[in-house]
Amino acid sequence: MHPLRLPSVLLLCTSISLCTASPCQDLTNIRFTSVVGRLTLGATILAGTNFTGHTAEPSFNSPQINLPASCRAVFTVATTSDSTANAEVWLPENWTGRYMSVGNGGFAGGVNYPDIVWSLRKGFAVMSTDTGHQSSQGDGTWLSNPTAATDWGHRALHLTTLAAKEIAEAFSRCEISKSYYAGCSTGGRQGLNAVQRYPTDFDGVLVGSAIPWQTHTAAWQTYVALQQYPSNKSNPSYIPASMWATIAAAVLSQCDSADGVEDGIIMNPARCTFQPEVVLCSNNSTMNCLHSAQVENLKRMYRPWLTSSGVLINPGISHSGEASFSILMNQRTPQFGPIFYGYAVVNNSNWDWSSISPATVALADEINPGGANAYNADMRPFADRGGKVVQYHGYSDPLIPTYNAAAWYDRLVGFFSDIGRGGEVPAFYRLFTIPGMGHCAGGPGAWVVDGAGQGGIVPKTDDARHSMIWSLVEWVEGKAAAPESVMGTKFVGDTVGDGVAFERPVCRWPGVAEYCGGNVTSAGSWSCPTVGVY
Ligand SMILES: [Ca+2]
Repeated sequence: MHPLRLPSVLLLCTSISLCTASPCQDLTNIRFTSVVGRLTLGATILAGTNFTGHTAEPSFNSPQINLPASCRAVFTVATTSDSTANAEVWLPENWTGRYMSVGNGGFAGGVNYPDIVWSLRKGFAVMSTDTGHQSSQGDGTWLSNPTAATDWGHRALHLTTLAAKEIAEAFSRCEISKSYYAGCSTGGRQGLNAVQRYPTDFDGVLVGSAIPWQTHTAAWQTYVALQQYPSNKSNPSYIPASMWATIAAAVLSQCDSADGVEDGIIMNPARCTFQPEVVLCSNNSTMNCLHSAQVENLKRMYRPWLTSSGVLINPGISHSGEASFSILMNQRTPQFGPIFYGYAVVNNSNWDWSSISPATVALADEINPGGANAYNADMRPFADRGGKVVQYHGYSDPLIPTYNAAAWYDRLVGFFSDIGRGGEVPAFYRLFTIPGMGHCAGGPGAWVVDGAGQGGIVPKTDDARHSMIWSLVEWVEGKAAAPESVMGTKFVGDTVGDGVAFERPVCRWPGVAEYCGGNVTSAGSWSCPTVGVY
C-alpha cells in the first residue's frame, strides 16, 4: 500500500457528497507533516454498535451505545524527543466538515470517550488526547515530572490537534471548514490556554466550569478546606459531612424566594446574604446545628482569600452549592489543590498542606507548573482573526468558585479597556452563569446546556436556542448573532426519558433570568435583563 498523502488541492466540505472517504484501515499509512507521530489503528465503527473504553479514568469508560457509522483512528505524537501523547480521532461517515478537539477533567490522563461520542453524534470529526500520561482525574502524582506537566498544561492538546486535523482531511479528502474546541473543568482551562498560546488552532472555543487561574484556585482549594482535613476532625471548627444538607437548607430558606420563586434554585447567589447564625447551636439544641467555631469556618469559605495587603488570591465560593461541599471538605485525602501543590509546586509528597500561604502561591506563580495557567488576557491574536469564545459556569459549583469566571472576565475586559478596545470583548467573548448547576453538570437548575462533560445528556431540541455548542457554531459561522442567552433544560430526575421538568433561560453574565409572572416551569415566564456592552 502507498502512504496516504493529502491531495494538493483539498475540497472544501460545503457538500458532503463532494467528499469521498478513504478506507478507514488505510489511515495507518498516513505520514504526518505537522508533527512527529504514528497512526496505529484505523477501525471502522458500524452504525448501531457499542463501544467501551479502558482508560485510567473510570468516567471515560462509560458504555457508549448505538454509535453512528464512523472511523476510529488511534495515534501517538511525540511531545518532546523522549515523551509522547496518545490520542484518538473519530471521523463520522456523514461528516459536516467541522472539526472538534475535546478536553479532559481534573488530572485525568485518558481518551475522553463520552465527549468524543457527544461531538461525533453532531457530525464533528472529534479528537481527545490522554495529555501524555495515564491516570484518574484525582491522581496528580505524575505532575512532579515537568515534561508530563507541560504536556498536560497545554502542549499535548496542541500537537494532537494538529495531527488529528491532518487525519480528518486525509480520511475525507476534504478541507476542514471550521475548527472547534469544547471542554469542562480542566477541559475549560485547556481551551483557554489553547486560545492564548495557539490562537490559530480553533475558530470557536466552548469553555465550561473552567479553572483559568490554576495556581491560585488550586491554592484556594487547599486553603478553604484547612479546617476540614482528616487531621482536624476533632477540632471545634470541623464541619462534618452530615451538616452540609442542614446548611444547604438554611441557605435556601434565606435566599431561595429572593428571586420571586420558591423552587429550590437561588437564581442570583451574589445577592444572597446568608447569615449562618441561624444554625448556631443553642443551650437547648446541640444536634443538627453548628458551634461558633464552625460558623466562623463556614463564613471563611464564602469570603475572598486576600493577601495581608488586600490583594485577591482567589474569590470565595458562591452560595447554593453547599449540599455538595463534601467534594472538597470531607475527603479522607484532600483532593485536587493539595495534589497540584504537593507534586507540581513544592514537589514533596509529604508536603504539609496547612503551610499554604500567599508565599506558596507566589512561588507557584513564578514556576507556573506545566504552563498550566490560562490567565493571559491578551487574546488579540485569537480575536483579531475572528475567533469566538463561549464560557459558562454553574452558579452552584462546589469545586471551582463561580466568581473565578467573573474575575477572569473582568481581567479580560480590563486588558482590552486599557488598550482602548474594551467595547470589543463581547464581540468575541461571552460568559454565562447557570443558576442551580454544580460542577459541569447536575443540580436543581436547568443545567442541560449541551456542553462537554454533561454525561451525554443533551437538550430535547438539538438547536442553537437550547445549546451552548450550537450557539457558538452559528456565531462563528455567521449564521446567528452573538448569543445573549441559551435555554437551559431540566429533565425530570435528570432522566431524559422521563421528560422535561422545565426550561429556563441562561443569561449573559452578570445577568440572571428574572421571573416575569405566570407558570414558573414555563420558559416564557422568565427573561434575561439587558446587559449591554459589558
Ligand atoms: Ca428561587
